[in-house]
Formats: sequence, C-alpha cells, structure tokens
Amino acid sequence: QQSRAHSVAVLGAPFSKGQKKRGVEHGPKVIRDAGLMERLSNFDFSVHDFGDLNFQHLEEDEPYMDVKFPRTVGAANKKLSAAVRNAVSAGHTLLMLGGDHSLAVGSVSGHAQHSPDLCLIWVDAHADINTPMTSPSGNLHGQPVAFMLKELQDKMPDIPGFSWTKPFLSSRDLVYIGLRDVDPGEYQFLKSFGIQYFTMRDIDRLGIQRVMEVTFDHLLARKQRPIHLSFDIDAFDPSLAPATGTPVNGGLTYREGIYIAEEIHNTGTDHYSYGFHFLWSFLDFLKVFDCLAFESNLSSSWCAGLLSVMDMVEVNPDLGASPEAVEATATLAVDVIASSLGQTREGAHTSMDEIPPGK
Ligand code: HAR
Ligand code: MN
Ligand code: MN
Ligand code: MN
Repeated sequence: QQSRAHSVAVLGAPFSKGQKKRGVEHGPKVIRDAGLMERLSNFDFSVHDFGDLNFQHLEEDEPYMDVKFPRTVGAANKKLSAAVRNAVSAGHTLLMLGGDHSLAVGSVSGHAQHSPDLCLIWVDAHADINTPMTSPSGNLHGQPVAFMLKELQDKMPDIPGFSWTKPFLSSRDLVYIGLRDVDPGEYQFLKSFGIQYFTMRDIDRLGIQRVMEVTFDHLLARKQRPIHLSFDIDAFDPSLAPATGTPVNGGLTYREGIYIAEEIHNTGTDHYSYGFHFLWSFLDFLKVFDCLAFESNLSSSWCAGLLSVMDMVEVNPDLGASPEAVEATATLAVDVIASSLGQTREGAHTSMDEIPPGK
C-alpha cells in the first residue's frame, strides 16, 4: 500500500436531547451498520474511527423559557466541539455522525476554532435558525444556526449550558439548500440578513447544477476556504429517507442529493475555480493534456477538495416503518458521505496502471 497522505476521521455523536423523539441517538450505529467503514476503505485516504462520544444526561435540567434540556445539549456540544477541533487540528477531514441537528453547534464551532475562515453549507428541509423566542417547539435542533451567527448575537439570550460558545460566523458565509419548512421568525432572519438560500422551489426553477454554481460563487469566489457541510437527512424526500424525526414532503431526489455531494468534493481542484469562469475555462482547456498525463502516471488521483468537516444528522432508526425503511435511510446517508469524499458515478480512476491485456 502506498503512503496515504490524507486521512478521514469518523466520530459518532449518539445524542438526541435536541428534540423530543428518542432513537436518533442510534444514528451512528445504523450508519455504521449500513457499511460505512467498508465503503470508506475503498478510497485512497486512510480512515480513523474515533468511535462514539459519551454524553451525560443531566438530572437537573429545567427548561429555559420553552427550550428543552438546555444544559444537557450545551454540555454535549461543548464536548463535541473540543473533539472536532482536535481532529481537524490533527489534519483529518472529519465525518461527524449524529444524532440530532443541535450537534451542529459543537461541530461547526469546533471546526471554526481551527479554521476561522470556514464557510457553511446547510442541506436541510429546515433552516434551524430559530432563537428561543421564535422557536415554535422549544427544540434545540431547530436552533443551532442561531448560536453561530454574529448577526443574531443581540437576539440570543444567555441560555444555560452554552456560555462556552460565542457567535463566530457571518451570515454571508452560510448557504442553505433544500428548504421547504421555514418558520415565520426564521424567514425574517433569512431575509433581513440577506442569507443565500435555495428552497426546493428554487431547485425546481434553477436546477441543482445552477444552484451549486451560485453556491460556490457566493462562498468561494473571493478565496478558496474550508467547507463545513452540515447534511440533515430530512433534506431528502421522505420516500427516500423515511427514518427521520421531522420529514417534509417534496424533498431532494436521490440524484440531486448525490450531485450536491459530488460538487462539494470537486471544489478546490483545477477544474473548479470560481469567479473568473471564462479565464479558468481557457486555462482548463490548456491543462487537459497535463491532466491526462497526471492521471495515467499516478495510480491515484484522489484529491481532498475543500470539504473539511461533514455532519450527517437526523437518521432515526426508531422511526422507520420497517427494517427496510431504516436500512434505506442509512444506506442513503452512506451514499451521500461516499460521494462527498470522492465516489464518482463515472467510475474511479484508481490503481490501474494499464488496461489489462485480452490474453
Ligand atoms: N422549525 C421547527 C422547529 O424549530 C422544526 C425544526 C426541525 N428540525 C430538524 N432539523 N429536524 O432540521 O422546531
Ligand atoms: Mn432506543
Ligand atoms: Mn436540521
Ligand atoms: Mn431538518
């Protein structure tokens, strides 16, 4: 085996107190059972399984306003944040398996401590940007983005359990894809901060290819920077991802979801530089011969792209109508992960130095 410069770390976060339905804490296990590690072993990077974090449930944890389990969620995210920061600092690309989406507070903040210039791509049916005042449910998995945004600093009260984190992200460094269930207060925030977002209707109008192009123009045109992909499985249509807590009809198709993941993997390569399209297209044209030489000389052309941390959240095996429904949802999660890390639909150009002879 050749030396593998790049490495992907896998970290489970079996946590469910950001919402009221039990079962989402088993997400890491079912995603692993769907063959995650075997799929990752096919790539030309090394894989480190960091196992699952151990989260405490605090006995004394009264609601704050309407917010449920604030100290339990805060403590879990504090722990996750440190783990993500350490993994990224050690040079790994990190895959975080949730768990409910409140875990993004820890995951993105930990990432940001190492990479303050990161940008955030949030693929979800929901905007998860409620504050305790606007939240219709009191569930913290509908609020993680509100803890991150500098623009919301004066709208966020001091919630017990969260004194360890301060807002670190500008609203211009965030893009949403897949929205179709946005609360009134959330809509207000999206509009007043001018956040770039693509609802399912926008995907219908523009097509997923144009959506990704505009996403990268928005986030990467000025400079290449680390990407945090926070992928909520409920972004997919419930017919594809039934085992999740808050399904909403009219979601991503399989191909749209995979395309998003593939395009995120393709960032940061020669083929993708944003902004000066015509110039880069011309340079790409000149480089065609270079690339052919590159790919035939090396047994691997795997490239990390700009993806630095990925969350895969809200897979809840207790909510599938059948074992098949659960497995389909978990397998879909693994497919998205694999595509984000470089699995292609055109086949991998790995490990074949020459075409095998006929005889
Ligand atoms: N917007 C609703 C709320 O705040 C529902 C949020 C559901 N969230 C998730 N994560 N499943 O996206 O409660
Ligand atoms: Mn259970
Ligand atoms: Mn979510
Ligand atoms: Mn969601």
